[in-house]
Amino acid sequence: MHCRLIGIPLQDGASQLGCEMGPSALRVADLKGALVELGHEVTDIGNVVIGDLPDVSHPNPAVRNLPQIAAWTELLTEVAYRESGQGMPIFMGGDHALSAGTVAGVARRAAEQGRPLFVLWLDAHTDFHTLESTKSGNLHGLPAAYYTGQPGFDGYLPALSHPVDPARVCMIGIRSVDPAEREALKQNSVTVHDMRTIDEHGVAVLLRRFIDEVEAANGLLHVSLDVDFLEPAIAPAVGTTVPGGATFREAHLVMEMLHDSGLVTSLDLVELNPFLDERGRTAKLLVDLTASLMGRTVLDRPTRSY
Ligand SMILES: [Mn+2]
Repeated sequence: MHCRLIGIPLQDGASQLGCEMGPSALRVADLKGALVELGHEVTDIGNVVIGDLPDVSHPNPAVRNLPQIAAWTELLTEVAYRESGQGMPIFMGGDHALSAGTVAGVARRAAEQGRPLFVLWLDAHTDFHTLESTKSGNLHGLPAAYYTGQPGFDGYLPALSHPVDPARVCMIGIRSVDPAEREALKQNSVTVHDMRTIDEHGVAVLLRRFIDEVEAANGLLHVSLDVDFLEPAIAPAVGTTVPGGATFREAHLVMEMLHDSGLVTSLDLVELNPFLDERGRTAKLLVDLTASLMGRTVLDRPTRSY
C-alpha cells in the first residue's frame, strides 16, 4: 500500500486550542516508521494550510470561525480528492471539522470510480449539528451533517458535489447526542451504535454487519477516528472527553477487523490535542491503532487442518 500522510493543523472547529499540534505529535510518535515497518510505502506530503478567508457569516450568533472552516473545507475537499488518487490518504488532524472536507473529497473520488462511499464514524459524538442547530458554535460538531448533504449549509460552506448517502454511514462509540442531533438522525437512516449497544452485542458483531454491507456493495470505506471514541483513561489528549469510551482491546479489535476486510481506502485521525496529553501516550496509541488498521498483528493465525 502507498500511504499518503497529510498534516492538517486545524483547530478552529474546537473550543480549546491545541489540535494544530496534532500532526506534529503523530510525526514525533513515528506514524511513518510504524507504517514502513509493515512494508508500506509512505509519503509525508507535509502540512497543508489555508489562504485568504472568505467573507461569510451566519445569522446564528453562536457560530464560531465560519470563514476559517469554509476555507479549510474547500482546501481539504481538493486535497482529499487529489491524494486519494495517489494512494491511501491518512489525514493527520486537526479537529474533526476537517472531515467535512476530507469526506467530501473522497466522495468525489468514489463517484468518479462508480463505487459507493461508506463512512465509519468512530466517535463519542455524532457531529450531526447544522449551522442553525449548534448551540456551542464549535464547528467540529457539524461535519457529518455537512457531508451527508443536510440542509442549511448552502452559501456558507462550499457546495457539496457528492453527498454521502446517510444510509452508508455507521457511527460506533456514541455516548453524547444533543436533542437537535437526535431529531435529525431520526429523520435520516444513519446507523448509530451507542455504547450500550456495544455492551449488549459486542463491537465485533456490529462492525461485521457494516463490513458485510460495504463488501456487498463493492464500496470504498472511509474511517474517521476521533480520539474521544476511546476511553479517556487510555486517551487523555482530547478536549471533549466523555467517560465510558472504547477500551484498548475493543479499539484494536475494530482496527484489526478493518484490516482483515481490506476495504479501507482513507483514514482521518482527529481531535488529538497534544497540549492535553501525558508524555505522548495518546499520540502513541493512535499510531498503534493505525498500525493495527494497516496490518500489524500480535501473532499469525494460520488455519490448521487438524
Ligand atoms: Mn468528532
